[in-house]
Amino acid sequence: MGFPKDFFWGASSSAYQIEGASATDGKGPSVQDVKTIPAGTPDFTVCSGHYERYADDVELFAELGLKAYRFSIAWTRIIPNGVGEVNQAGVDFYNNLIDALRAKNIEPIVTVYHFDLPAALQEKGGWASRETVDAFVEYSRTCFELFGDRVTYWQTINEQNMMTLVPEHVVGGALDDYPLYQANHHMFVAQSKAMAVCHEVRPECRIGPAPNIAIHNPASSDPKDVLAAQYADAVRNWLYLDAAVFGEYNALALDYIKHSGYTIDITDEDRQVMKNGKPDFIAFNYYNTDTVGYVAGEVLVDEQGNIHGPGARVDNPSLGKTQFSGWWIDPVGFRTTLQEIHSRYRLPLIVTENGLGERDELIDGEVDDQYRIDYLRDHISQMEAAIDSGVPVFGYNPWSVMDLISTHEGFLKRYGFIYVNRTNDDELDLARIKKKSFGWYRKVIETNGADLA
Ligand code: BGP
Repeated sequence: MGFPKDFFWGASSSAYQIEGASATDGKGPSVQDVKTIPAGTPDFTVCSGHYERYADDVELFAELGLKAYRFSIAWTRIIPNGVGEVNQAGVDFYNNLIDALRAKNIEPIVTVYHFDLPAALQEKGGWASRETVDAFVEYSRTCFELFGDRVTYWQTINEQNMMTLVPEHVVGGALDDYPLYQANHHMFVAQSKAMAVCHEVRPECRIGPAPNIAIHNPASSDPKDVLAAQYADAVRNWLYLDAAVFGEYNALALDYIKHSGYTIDITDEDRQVMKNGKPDFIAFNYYNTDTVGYVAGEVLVDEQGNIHGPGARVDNPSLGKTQFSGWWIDPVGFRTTLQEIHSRYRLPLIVTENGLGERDELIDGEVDDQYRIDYLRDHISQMEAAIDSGVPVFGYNPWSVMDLISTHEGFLKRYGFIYVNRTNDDELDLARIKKKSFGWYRKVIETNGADLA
């Protein structure tokens, strides 16, 4: 069978990690711009210099043969304070980028919000405040109105689950007393409202959530391990997709939240709103599976010893790890994840991130990233197997189109098909250099996935 005709072979990025120009042309500060930067990594003033170089970059994307490009809009470029006036220079930038992509027949697949909440909203409580819900919905409406004539495919919020599970990424420390699952609930409400607004403003557009989804393997066939893995899936994965697709809380996740001592104020209106906003597809990011087991003292249990939470992470002797981060490499887990999402939700799927971060080296003007080719090939093969088994996947957008700032390690950890000539300490000339994987991926796209060699 193979890949469907018109499959969106793409690549991915996010605004705050690729653009730079973080205070240029009226852009306001986001939480990323004001957070404490990890020692030894750069701030976001330059990144890959894409804001200035977008036109040349799009030429390179076209040479790569991309059919789609998944990127995000920086909220504070459009609305610098999170609410209020629209910044025309920011609108111009995205108009130009979208038009340049369209001129090359590259489908823009746009994330409304990728980890870069306006700092002005964070100061007023961020997602803990219902004001942020209204601000997000208005900002989303603005995006659909401004760009929806040329952008058909939208994602609401990138990796809401990671923002809740590892919140220091986005709220930048100071998490004491942060009402984590109330803030998470506000994101659900905001997302549902934004999906409904999208359908109202632009009936021809398509929109979906973009969580990071990965199946949990039980550490063994011990029923306690299996139960602990089921809770891990509910808390990390299904909570987010049940809310987006069914407009309902996943029962096991809610059980965990309550037993953890969190309270959530869910109003009748919230319930109605969550039922009203429906996605047209599911976008999701996949990097690795995890394996979890029942480890006494590390798993939430009640007085009777009954499990109410995710298992503890344990090693998986069947899998290798990435060199840089020690993340499990699990291409078959990618297939399992695709198939599980399909059997639960029956919506078209698009992969918006998948890839390998490594310490690429530029030697004599070349980057031999065979390890990335091997990683992507194995994942694409398993995605094809999932498609052959009946899963409707309509696109694949590896992270990342070019080197950009990683969430923790700056430019030490690179993911791109295009090398960006700079280090963490020195911006050098930001030259773009095609890696070995560039030529390989171009051939994959040209042959619609038939030639993965
Ligand atoms: C995802 C994020 C991306 C990106 C990627 C790689 O969670 O959506 O923004 O950064 O992970 O992660 P890292 O940069 O930490 O290696």
